Amino acid sequence: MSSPAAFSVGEAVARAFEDQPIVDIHTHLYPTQMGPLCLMGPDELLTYHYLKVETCRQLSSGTSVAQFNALSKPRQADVVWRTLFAGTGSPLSEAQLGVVTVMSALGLNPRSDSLAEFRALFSETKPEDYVDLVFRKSGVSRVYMTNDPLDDLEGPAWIAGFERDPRFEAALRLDSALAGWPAAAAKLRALGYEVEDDLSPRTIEELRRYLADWIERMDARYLAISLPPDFAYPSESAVSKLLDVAVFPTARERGIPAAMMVGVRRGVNPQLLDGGDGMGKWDVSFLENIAREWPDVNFLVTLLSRENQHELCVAARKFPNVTPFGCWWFLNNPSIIREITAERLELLGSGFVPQHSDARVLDQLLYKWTHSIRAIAPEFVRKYEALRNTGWPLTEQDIRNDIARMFGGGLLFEQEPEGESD
Ligand code: RAT
Ligand code: ZN
Repeated sequence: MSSPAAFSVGEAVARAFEDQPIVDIHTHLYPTQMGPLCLMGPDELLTYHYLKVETCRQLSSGTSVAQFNALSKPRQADVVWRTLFAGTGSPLSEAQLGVVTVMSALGLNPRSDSLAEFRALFSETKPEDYVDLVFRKSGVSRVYMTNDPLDDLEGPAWIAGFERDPRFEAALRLDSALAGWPAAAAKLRALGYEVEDDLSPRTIEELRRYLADWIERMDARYLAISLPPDFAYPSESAVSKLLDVAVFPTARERGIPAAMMVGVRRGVNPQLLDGGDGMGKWDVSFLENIAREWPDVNFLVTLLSRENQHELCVAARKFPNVTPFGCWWFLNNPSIIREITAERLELLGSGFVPQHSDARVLDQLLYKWTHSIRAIAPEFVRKYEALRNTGWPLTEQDIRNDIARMFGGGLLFEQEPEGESD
């Protein structure tokens, strides 16, 4: 490692990223042991909802979105391929570039007329070997899943039990349990929780039992919920109350973070199915209310609107229990990542988690991280150069330490559980 005066900051940052195993704190990935929840390979990659939406904007005349939706997955993948990659325009969008990066990483020709070569490679590789290959090539060492016991596929998998690949950590996702209460009451009852339709003391007690049981069963490392832009706290809405009486107290007791993902408007265009969600700007004063009310809960916060990002940084300055994370979903584009990363570094120093992948298909780890780091690294270089120019005797180890802390998953658990600090 070079002495303080001599080394190139650009090279040191590049080396630090190359050497740092990435811990991806929010994905929708699952191990092969979870059967059909584990998505990988060309047909899944090409039918990612980001790509289906882009395809539906330019379906050939005569093909409707409904007809596209009715096709089998491999046929949809073929249409996506023909439309976005073997069609007239170049694959320039972030999601389209992503497929090209994945194919190049796998040694495939991205200008091929069909998916045949990719399908052959995938079908010739054992699933476990494919998982190993993607983890190795992407530099990712661990991913956090999005786990929902009320999901028809997922709940039974946990109940039956399986030997967990240790690279996959659990995060208990609460959208389906809490959104639109009492929508989930019947499902909870079917799992043995005697909730009632109203928010009676019994319901709250049973919901807390549900959380405690499933945190235990999954070894869930944090709780998470996504919320619409009109979510208000405190308020008379069931979800605001349930967060207060069940979720936040549980996070505090267990000493695990609560992730708040705010700004999604579900089903803006229902015809697009899983691609039909939109977004909106949140009133960040509600986050301030939450953080003030629950000072001993660590909130991991990601907001979907670009317009909210500066306010989120300011809220995080005021409340040490707020840790911004990731450039979520519609923000996961290089131009916006650059802007958000610079803003966060300037307002929060190293106290945030710069990115998560949100990967739904394992193969996406091969592009989401390389693309993000390509956008993030120059912002880090600029900051370290500025730091050195102010007279700070910067060392390469300083850079490695920061990158390890911010990309190695450590920030998630820096806050100690209630009662355990000195
Ligand atoms: O990014 C996505 O794939 C979205 O569909 C959502 O899953 C979002 O990330 C979420 O976690 O709700
Ligand atoms: Zn997600």
